[in-house]
Amino acid sequence: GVLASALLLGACGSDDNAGGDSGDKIEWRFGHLADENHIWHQTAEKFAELVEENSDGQIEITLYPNNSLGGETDTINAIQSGTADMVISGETLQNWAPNAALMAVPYAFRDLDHVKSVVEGEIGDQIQSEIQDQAGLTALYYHTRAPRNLTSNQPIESPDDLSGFSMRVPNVPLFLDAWQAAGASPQVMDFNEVFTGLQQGVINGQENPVDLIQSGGLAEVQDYVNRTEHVYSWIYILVGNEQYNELSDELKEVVQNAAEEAQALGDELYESEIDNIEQELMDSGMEFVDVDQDAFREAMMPAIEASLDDEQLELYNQILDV
Ligand code: 2Q2
Repeated sequence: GVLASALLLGACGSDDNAGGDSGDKIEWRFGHLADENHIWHQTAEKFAELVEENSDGQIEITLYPNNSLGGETDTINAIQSGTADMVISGETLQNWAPNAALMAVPYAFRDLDHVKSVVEGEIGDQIQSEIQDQAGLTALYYHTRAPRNLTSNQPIESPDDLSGFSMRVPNVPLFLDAWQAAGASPQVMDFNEVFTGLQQGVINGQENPVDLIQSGGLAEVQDYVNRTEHVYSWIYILVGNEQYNELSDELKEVVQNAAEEAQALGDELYESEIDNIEQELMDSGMEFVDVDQDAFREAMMPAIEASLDDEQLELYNQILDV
């Protein structure tokens, strides 16, 4: 039974049991970049609670919001070396699994229905298994994401307004290429450094969905949300392969069942919360600006095609046809 296998695991006290040093309990450290009020954190709390409850306390998951366990890339490296166990990540994984870039190709996805049909179809399965093989992370559930918009302190209605505009992008080479081609001066920073970078004028802007604009408190340091809507995407909740494979079949099932419930809760929270956030950002003083999206798409397209290799381009074309 579950207790016996947990004790057995405890008895051999596998020393690569990430984070957990007491034999009979598995302790996972789960880091992510959103704040405690964010949909991702609320869903992750439910996931952790279900896993702990249904494993009779054999697996304890501690959450570290606001990048308090380190930035996204550092957390991925920590999971691979066994000092962390779970992370929320997506296109940044292209640094290990190149085809993860396809999760967030600018202007590839028409809307969230298109995203859902890809992530739940064979392209999504392929990306998920390449992340498992090449990044060493197993996806447990995912969140669909509101579109990414460019924030700034001057209205930006077309790429012509981007000259001299320094902005932060996440550690996603494809984003660096796309925004460079659009005429901006992008640089990679961890999300938890963005607020200070904007406050000190090191950068003039950044791009993110409204929920992370809110989570990062960016209304205090940015006046405009320019509706570029340049990326519709999804993001995975992932655990290290080793950490997951260490579990007995019974505990794997507990984790999978909790993931299914978390998936449903995350979808529910998205539906109920995302539309309010735009109004909340306006109430905090941000002005939403309509932009010439075709001009941004045309400006980015050459960089997208240059940045993707043949296999990625093949997948990109398959996505366009879904
Ligand atoms: O801007 C960010 O850091 C976040 O929106 C995400 O983490 C980003 O989309 C990617 O790094 C996801 O892998």
